Order: sequence, then C-alpha cells, then structure tokens
Amino acid sequence: MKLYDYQPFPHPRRVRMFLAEKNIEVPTEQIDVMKGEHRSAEYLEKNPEGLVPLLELDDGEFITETMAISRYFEATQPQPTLMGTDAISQARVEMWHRRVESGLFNTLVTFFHHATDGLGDDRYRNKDWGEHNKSVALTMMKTLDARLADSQFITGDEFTVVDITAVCGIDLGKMLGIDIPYELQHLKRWYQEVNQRPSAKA
Ligand SMILES: N[C@@H](CCC(=O)N[C@@H](CS)C(=O)NCC(=O)O)C(=O)O
Repeated sequence: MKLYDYQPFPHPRRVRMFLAEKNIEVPTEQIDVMKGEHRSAEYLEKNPEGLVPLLELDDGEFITETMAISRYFEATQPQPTLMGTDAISQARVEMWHRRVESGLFNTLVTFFHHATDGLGDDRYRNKDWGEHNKSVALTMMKTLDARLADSQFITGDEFTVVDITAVCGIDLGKMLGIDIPYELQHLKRWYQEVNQRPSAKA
C-alpha cells in the first residue's frame, strides 16, 4: 500500500490527519505539485485526474478522492470511529461534512485558484469569483461559530472527520491571509483545541 501525498497541500493533509487519528501508518511518496510532478505521464497513468491524494492498494488498485480514501480506512479499521457509529451520528457527520466541505474547504480552494496566483499555471481565473468564495467561507465560519457555542466538536461530543476537514480548511485560509474573524470566539476555542491534537501536525 502507498499514499501519494504532497506535504504542503490541504487535501492530502486531510488523509494524513485521518490516518494519524487512527494510528495507521502508510508509506508515502511525495508528488511535488508545485513542480508539476502530478502532470507527469507516469503519475497520470495512476491517476488520470492528476490530483493528490491517491491511494495504491496492495493488489494494484488505485483509489482517488480524499473522502473515498478516508472511508476505506474507516471500514478497514473502524476504531477510533471518525464517521459516526449509528444511523443518527452517521447522518450528522454526512450533513456537517457536506456543509463544511462545500461551504468552507472548497470555497477557500476556489479562492486560492481564482483570487491568487494559485498553482501559477495557465488555468482560467476569475478574481471576482474567488472573492465571492472568500465571503461564502466567512459566512460558513459564522455558522460554525454558532454551532460551536454549545457543542465541543462540530458534530457533537465526538471528534470526527468533519473537524479534520474544517481545520484543514481554516489553516488553508490562514495561509492565504484569511484568518478567523476576532468575534468568532467559539470557532477560535475549537480551533485551538483541535490544532493541539497530535494529528494536526500530520
Ligand atoms: N476531489 C479531490 C481533489 C484533490 C485536489 O484538488 N488536490 C489538489 C492538492 S490539495 C491537487 O492535486 N491539485 C493539483 C491541481 O489542481 O492541478 C479530493 O477530494 O481528493
């Protein structure tokens, strides 16, 4: 088994945090996206989408998509559970994960690609679209602040994959100069707690 990874980028970090929480070690190979290694013929043969992370299983099958890779490990090593244990907690994880991924994580990725130089390649850029996505991300931060006023973690009392996606999104924002607004004290409290977990260093 091998995880194709790129240390500085947020999608692969989500998988590394997920693995660290479960105490699973997987050999990794760094694919330097900034140098364009994800566009090499050799890598595209493994993942025609040219994205990281990518998981290579022992039988040679490749799994793409951060959540698909996470689900694989949740199923192969359920403890500690990161995606809920019963119908209601699994539904809560799914609900919050969709909201956090689309409203926070993906909007900040879009800001990166559209409102900054992004990967420095020649893809289509629309600065206004990037800025709009930044405002959606800030609205989602407010929503999370309200949620965290009476909840330790985003889905409730248990740390889940939702917290992983959110903290990786918040750190991407920080890297791009978009910090948690001062008044969102509950979100800041949560961020400090989650950021102190050993997995956050993954
Ligand atoms: N939907 C994919 C997205 C993965 C993704 O966008 N990865 C970024 C790194 S954070 C990447 O490989 N970007 C290269 C590119 O856009 O050319 C997932 O959830 O894993």
